[in-house]
Amino acid sequence: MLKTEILRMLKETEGYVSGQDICEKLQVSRTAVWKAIRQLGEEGYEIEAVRNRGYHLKMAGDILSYEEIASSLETRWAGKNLLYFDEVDSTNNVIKREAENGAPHGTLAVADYQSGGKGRRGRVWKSPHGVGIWMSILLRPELTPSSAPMMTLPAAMAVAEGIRAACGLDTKIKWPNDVVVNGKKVCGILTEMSAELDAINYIVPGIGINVNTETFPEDIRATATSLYLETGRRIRRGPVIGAVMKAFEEVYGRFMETGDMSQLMEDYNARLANRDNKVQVLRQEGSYTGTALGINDRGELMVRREDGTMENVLSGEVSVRGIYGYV
Ligand code: BTX
Repeated sequence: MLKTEILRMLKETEGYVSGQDICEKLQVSRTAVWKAIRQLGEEGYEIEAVRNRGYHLKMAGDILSYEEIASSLETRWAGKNLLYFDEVDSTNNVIKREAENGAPHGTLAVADYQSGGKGRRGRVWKSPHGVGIWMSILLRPELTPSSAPMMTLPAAMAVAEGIRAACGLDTKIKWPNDVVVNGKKVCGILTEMSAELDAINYIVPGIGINVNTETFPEDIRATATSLYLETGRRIRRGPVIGAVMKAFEEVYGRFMETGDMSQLMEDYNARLANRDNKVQVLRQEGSYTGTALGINDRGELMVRREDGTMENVLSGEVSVRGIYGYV
């Protein structure tokens, strides 16, 4: 799309981009360029036009749009097929529908607002307008169905790495599916899948990142945070999406080389918030406490019980609570 390409050129250039250059590079008329620039202006981009010099993108606010996301992606396959919605029930539902209709591996759905954001086990994920990244990606890996829940782990690593790259903030991972800062949740991940007995049809990791949220509702105020609250700066969502997708391609590639966490385990454990913490493992058959040591190559949390015996905790099977607070 023309607007995406123009936006990309403007973002890549510090100074001015001449109208002539845009016309030549994108093989379009001056009028088409001028129209696209005007539309970008209407969407909220501040673009300066100077006679004989060209166009210059002044600081853009935090706008989320198809063009903003597409022009921030530097990936080979993640998000190449991109869907953007101002409002949707849940981006996981969108991707599941797309998957049933044959959409390709890497299809990415992003929404500015979710009216029915989902957490795990029927819980609600609050997804207000204009302040978060609510997105889901379609994966079609050749893996056995039992490996699918593990995909949450590379997704969490990509979020942590993407946040570091885009805004310089160090985060930790609360096994298996939260990214946390100072013990509070900045991101949650819900992985859904469709499988036959012996093969995966598709996997959908859904990622929710609180970006510019200023205040949270009472019920989650003590456990939730946002990139804005942690950095004190407004963060543009487009570049964060771009950085997370770039990191995701990289970790996904390493994951798929072995089909498990063996190559990622060390990096994951370095970011593990629960590491060496006392945890309570909540199971239907009865809960127990122990110390979390790290994950193994199957992505299971290794817990040493108080009597010294080791347990490997499967994600999806149990909840792990920190004994001292949320982590
Ligand atoms: P979870 O079940 O681990 O966490 C849900 C719990 O987190 C809620 O019960 C509530 O206590 C708390 N919570 C709700 N909203 C927020 C929030 N915005 N920030 C921090 N804490 C919150 C986590 O489930 C999985 C969330 C995945 C969300 C993504 S968004 C894109 C995709 N679409 C979709 O419907 N879900 C995923």
